[in-house]
Amino acid sequence: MKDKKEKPIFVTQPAMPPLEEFNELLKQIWGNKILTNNGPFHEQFEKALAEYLGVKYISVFANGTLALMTALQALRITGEVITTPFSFVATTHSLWWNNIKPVFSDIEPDCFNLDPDKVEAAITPQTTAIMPVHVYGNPCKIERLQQIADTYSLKLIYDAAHAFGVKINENSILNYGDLSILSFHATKVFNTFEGGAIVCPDEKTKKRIDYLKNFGFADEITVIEPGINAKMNELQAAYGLLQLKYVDEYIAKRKEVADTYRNQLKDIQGIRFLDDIPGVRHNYAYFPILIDASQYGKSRDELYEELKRHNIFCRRYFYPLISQFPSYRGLPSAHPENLPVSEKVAGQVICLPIYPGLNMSEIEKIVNVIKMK
Ligand code: T4K
Repeated sequence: MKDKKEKPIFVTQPAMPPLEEFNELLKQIWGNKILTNNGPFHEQFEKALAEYLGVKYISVFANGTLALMTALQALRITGEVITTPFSFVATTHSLWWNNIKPVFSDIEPDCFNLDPDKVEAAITPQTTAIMPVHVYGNPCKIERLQQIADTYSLKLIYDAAHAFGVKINENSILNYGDLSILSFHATKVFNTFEGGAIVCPDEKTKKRIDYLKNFGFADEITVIEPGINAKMNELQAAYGLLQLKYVDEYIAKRKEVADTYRNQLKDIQGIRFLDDIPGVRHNYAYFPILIDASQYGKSRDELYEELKRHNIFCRRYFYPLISQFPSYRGLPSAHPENLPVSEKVAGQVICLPIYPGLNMSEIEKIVNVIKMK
């Protein structure tokens, strides 16, 4: 039963660097009085990030949603874009804010990412791009998607909000497609309180993105097009620079949590989870499990409520599907018959708490509730 004195366990908790170290950086900001607009920390952070991630060019943003919206502007995307309904709403909202029609396509049951075969079937003369999501940080079928994009001359923009630090055979997942977008929100593997970034392959595109995130200013008196204010400020950038020192440690701790869950849950009937993929450096951003009620004996929602009664606050990411929200459910592609795998996964998924500070006794408590019949 719920013990009122026990500290609640949430689905995540941000990992933060030592405050004393951040104070030193704050002193520099207080000293130079540069708070934003491409300041020294912004510049250092972009350089250090590109190096850490193993990417050529990166432009940091105030948050991931603005980065997504700007990415679509940068490539002048119009018409229809094929995307996944199994994501956070921001993925589709970024299309809507750019006056682009989202076309939902179904996911694969083994990784919950866009199914390339279904993508191909959804292409029309109005399609200009594909926007897949590396959901939970698990890589999409990148080669197949690239092949489709090349065949049909489509742009490929990855929502990589969950995929910080993920690599395939030592190569960053962010190096695939035309652009990749990251989120550094408090709930992510790597946080700058709020924050985000666009990764791009060439200097010219980076320049354009940099203009766009600063009202379109190319210099003091030249505005090249209607940009937005989506810049990352110096506080976020300084904090991000510091976070880079610790992020490998954060990921290693997340891996320990994931390994413990896998070990403890592997023999429970009706519970399925994803395994690591050989050759992939995972970041353990989320720990989703799928509940098959007929085998487990309880539905996903019953387990969710039971966990809540024990002060454990999981999340059903991503239920409801984006295609079920009022703004999108009228679209022909949003019909459940078009999205059977997404509908099924959204009805079974529950994300268990995972973060560097989650200790073994807390994991044991969570597992015990799941094992309780
Ligand atoms: N694309 C994808 C695929 C995304 O997942 C996201 C964001 C985006 C794009 C957009 O990126 P941003 O514009 O956000 O940079 C959260 C986040 O707000 C959102 O960033 C994230 N995806 C989404 C998956 O999750 P909520 O509504 O679940 O967050 P919230 O506030 O309920 O937090 C969950 C738990 O985390 C809380 O119960 C407690 C804990 N928490 C949260 C915050 C904010 C803390 O301990 N400290 C905190 O500061 O949406």
